[in-house]
Amino acid sequence: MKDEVREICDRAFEELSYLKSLENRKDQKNQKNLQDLRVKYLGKKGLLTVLLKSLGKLPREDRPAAGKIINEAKARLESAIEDTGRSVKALQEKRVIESRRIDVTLPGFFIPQGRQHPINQVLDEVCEVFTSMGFRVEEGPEVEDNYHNFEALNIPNEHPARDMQDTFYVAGGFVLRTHTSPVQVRVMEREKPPVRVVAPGKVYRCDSDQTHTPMFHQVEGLLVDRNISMADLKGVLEAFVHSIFGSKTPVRLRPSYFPFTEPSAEIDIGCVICGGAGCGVCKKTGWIEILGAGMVNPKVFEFSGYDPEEYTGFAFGLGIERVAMLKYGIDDLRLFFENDIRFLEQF
Ligand code: FA5
Repeated sequence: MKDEVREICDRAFEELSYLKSLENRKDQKNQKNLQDLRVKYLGKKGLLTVLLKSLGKLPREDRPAAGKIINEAKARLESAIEDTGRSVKALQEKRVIESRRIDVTLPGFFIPQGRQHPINQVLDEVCEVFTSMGFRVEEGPEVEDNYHNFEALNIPNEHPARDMQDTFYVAGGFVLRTHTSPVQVRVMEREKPPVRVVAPGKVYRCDSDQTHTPMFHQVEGLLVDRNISMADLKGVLEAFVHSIFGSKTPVRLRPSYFPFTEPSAEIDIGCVICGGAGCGVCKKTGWIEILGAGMVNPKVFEFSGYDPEEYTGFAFGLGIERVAMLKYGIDDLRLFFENDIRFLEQF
């Protein structure tokens, strides 16, 4: 019996030491193999268990000693299997930790950062100046009907003023709006005076050269109330110019013509490129036109149902690209629309 127990134990420890030798080979099945080994020797039908059950066949006086030998062998094997199991588990955990280790000294990843297009930056800045003066932001459709783009602004069919803005026509009596002025009409149709709105947005004209593009942005302004005069218009626009281009920038109103305003003016600012001395951008005049404006024509009020005897108002429309060109000293407007990242990254 003693010899049989020793033989079984030797085999079990041999198998155990073989399993231990596999530890370093990243064998994920080690735990399973250990379990199999436990069943083979210590399980219900395991070799040592079966031996223990066969004690009854021994003479009564030999049984206690034989039982002690078998139980000691079982206990030794059990604790050796447990030790091996612990070290296998610890090794596996160590491997997991090492495979997930983060080297905090490695250089980081470069994540390119997007930014707002310069035209939108200027558009927002311009709107902010006007909202700080109490104007509200309004929007209107880019595909506009003839009535709002022309007729209600006192530009009837065949009127020569339609040639002032080369129009993209859309089927069904629609146009791509040539200016943001139709938003004036839409606001007046909806609301009673007083109104104080700015309307930023895209406009379209069949036009392309260094200072003109087929799509560009305008900001329309409209203020209607009792007793509004040209002096109010001048005050608001001067405040706007000074806040965008600096408080020392000279401003002048030059008589002009728009069918929807009477009187009308174009607003020039002292050339910010040459300081008024005369350069290529201001065509040697020292002045640059940035917007059109005027007192709302009483005929436009009549179209919208406002009483021109009771109310007066002013309106203006400025080109955002023109403002951006001057603000950033850019001499070709088309650069804003080429989407060259080297150009856009500078803003
Ligand atoms: C108008 O569009 C009028 N609706 C402005 C207005 C509103 C006057 C309210 C009176 C009362 P004008 O066609 O001049 O006006 O255009 C206004 C501004 O848009 C110009 O000063 C210029 O800065 C800009 N602009 C005109 N055409 C282009 C173009 N093709 N590309 C870029 N900017 C342009």
